Amino acid sequence: MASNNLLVILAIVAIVLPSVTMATDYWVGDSSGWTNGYDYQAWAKDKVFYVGDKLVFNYTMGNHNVFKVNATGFSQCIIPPSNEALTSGHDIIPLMVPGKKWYICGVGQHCAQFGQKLVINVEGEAPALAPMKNSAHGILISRYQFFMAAVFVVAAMIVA
Ligand SMILES: [Cu+2]
Repeated sequence: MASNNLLVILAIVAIVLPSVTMATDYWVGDSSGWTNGYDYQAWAKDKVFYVGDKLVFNYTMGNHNVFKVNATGFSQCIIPPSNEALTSGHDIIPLMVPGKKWYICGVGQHCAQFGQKLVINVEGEAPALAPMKNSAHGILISRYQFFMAAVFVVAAMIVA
């Protein structure tokens, strides 16, 4: 029966889709990127980060870099060994583990004097009804709406 097949496919989609579509890529500092004199705490404060999301640090290679540090390194701008730096100018950091994450720039006094530092809190499981902000497009939709829309698109393709 065609309708039985449809139900099976929808069930598979319902299980598989959330894990592949719910992640958000956050461009740190939005269009300003990773730079001096930007308020990254203001940028982060209205965002909810989940495991599976990614941080993207954009900057001109050589002008800045990115170090992951701990709370002390963050507050005191302690620069780790240079071989721990991310330096590509388009550094993508997947958020794998819940909890607080701290990032600083290790160039010159960018952290200590120019506030080039970011602290975020990463949540564990994304609740189905949590708002999802797609920073690339500035569209605010709920994860559940997004999921249901995707289900209907798939269903429409199968029925057509
Ligand atoms: Cu810098």
